[in-house]
Order: sequence, then C-alpha cells, then structure tokens
Amino acid sequence: MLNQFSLKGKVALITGASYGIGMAIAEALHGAGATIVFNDINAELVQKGIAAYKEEGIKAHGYVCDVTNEEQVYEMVARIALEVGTVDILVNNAGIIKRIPAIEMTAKDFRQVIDIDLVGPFIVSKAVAPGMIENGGGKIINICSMMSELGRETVSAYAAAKGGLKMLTKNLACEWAEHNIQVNGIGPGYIATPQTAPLREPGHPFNDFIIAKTPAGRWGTTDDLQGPAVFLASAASDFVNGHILYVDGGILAYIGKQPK
Ligand code: NAP
Ligand code: GCO
Repeated sequence: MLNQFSLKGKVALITGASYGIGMAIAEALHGAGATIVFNDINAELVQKGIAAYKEEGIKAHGYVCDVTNEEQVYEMVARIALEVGTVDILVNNAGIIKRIPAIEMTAKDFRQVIDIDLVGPFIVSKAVAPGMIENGGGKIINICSMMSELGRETVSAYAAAKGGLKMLTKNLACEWAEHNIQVNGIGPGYIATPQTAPLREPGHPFNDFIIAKTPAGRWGTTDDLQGPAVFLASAASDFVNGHILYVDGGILAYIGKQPK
C-alpha cells in the first residue's frame, strides 16, 4: 500500500518554493523520492533556496523565472527537461496577496494579483503539459485557498484569483484526464508563513479571530500540508481529478462559536 505514495524517479517542479509552503511541499515530495526543481522570481532567492534545501540534505535544482512571463516559463521548462528531466509533477504554489479595500484598490493592483495567482498557474501548466502527455501522464497540484470558497474584507483580487484557480483546476482536469494527467488543488487554511506574518503580529485581532474560526483551534503549519501534497502527487490519487483538498483544520465546516 505505501508503494502507492512513492515518487521515486519522478521530477517535481514547485513554483515559488524558496521558502514557505512551497519549500515545505518540496521537502515532502523529496521525502517520497522525487527530484526537486523550484523557481523563484530573483537569483538571490533562488540561491538562498538552494542553500536551504542543501541544509536539509536536498539537492534541489533552482531556476530564476517569473511565472507570469511566458517566455521565461517555456525557457525554464525546456532547460529542466535537458538538465534534470521531464516534469512529472507540477505544484503551482507561487502567489502573492494584496490586502487593500476594494474601493481603494487600483485596477493595476488587481491585475497583478490575478496575473501571478491565476494566469501564472495557467502558463506553467500549459508549458509542462506536453511533456506529461508524451510521458503518459502527470500530476498538477494548484495551491488554492480558503478564499477559493469564502470572501473577506480587503482581499478581493486574491479571492477572485483563488476562486478562478479552483475552476481552472476543474477545467484542466476535464481537458487533460484523457492523457492520464490528474489536476487537483490543495486549499490551505490559515498557515503560519511570511505571507500571513502581518496577521499574526502579537495582539493583532485577526490572530484571535482565526483561532476562533478554526475548530482545530490553531494556525496551520506548513507541515500540515505535506501529507496531502504527497497523496495528490502520487499514484494513490490516480482516480482523484478536479478535486480541491481543503487542509484547514475544519474552517470550511464550521458555522462559528456561539457567543458566550
Ligand atoms: P509566501 O511566503 O509569500 O511565498 C510565496 C512565494 O511565491 C515566494 O517565494 C515568492 O517569491 C514567490 N513568487 C511570488 N510571485 C512570483 C512570481 N511572479 N514568479 C515566481 N515566484 C513568485 O507565500 P506562502 O504563504 O508560502 O503561500 C504559498 C502559496 O500558498 C500562495 O499561492 C498562497 O496564496 C497560498 N496560500 C497561503 C496560505 C497561508 O496561510 N500562508 C493559505 C492558503 C494559500 P518572492 O519572495 O520573490 O516574492
Ligand atoms: C488573508 C490571508 C488568507 C490566507 C489564505 C487562507 O489575508 O485572508 O492571507 O488569504 O493567505 O489564503 O486560505
């Protein structure tokens, strides 16, 4: 049974994985046997990432690539095929958030979030798909969000992007299933990473709010995402397609605590 979760001989590309959720998922896929490839938007971060992976005993292959730049993405995928091997597993992790009230948010800010969080995964998925098809199949995991299902103040662009990413996941799953490519998503709850650091500052009201909204009563850690990622990257999920696996400590199942 455990062999179903083996990624031995597979090449995994995790975007935006110099740190944070992406790095944690990369470590998990390495632990299951995959060769790790990652990109980040600047050379300094890529070098820092390579060093960080090395400290974990992982020989990761790092590339400088902006996921919104089609030319850079196709060049990166071609280089990976030559230098490492055809991408078998893609984790579309790279993403940003802008917390600005909608009425104050410029169209430029809105477009930037959509570009990175939604168009980027489309571009990278399109770039790796031909290699997966030629290889007889592959796995694509899109990192969605609570905001793929819920809204809240100040994150209109992010919610629109992550809601779109949920539907892009379902659509590509339908288009590419005949090629034995399974496209699924992971929807993390509120996870302690640099992206949410502003919300976790001591005394920040959001910190207590999230604890109250999460039945598990805690912020998630990047470790909480590792098992689900290995599952969706492995043969154990070969008949799972178009599914968003929420790893949220129960947030989406919860109506909320009765006021005392
Ligand atoms: P993070 O700490 O901000 O890391 C995001 C990574 O993406 C960084 O390495 C960043 O590089 C990279 N990136 C940004 N724009 C890029 C671009 N255009 N091309 C390539 N790389 C780019 O975020 P995180 O908390 O680890 O989140 C990772 C993913 O999980 C994101 O998609 C996020 O939306 C999602 N998520 C996070 C949470 C959470 O609670 N943390 C929950 C649900 C979903 P730079 O440092 O150079 O910008
Ligand atoms: C926010 C947070 C969230 C998390 C995550 C939740 O400001 O609400 O940043 O959006 O990043 O996406 O799943």
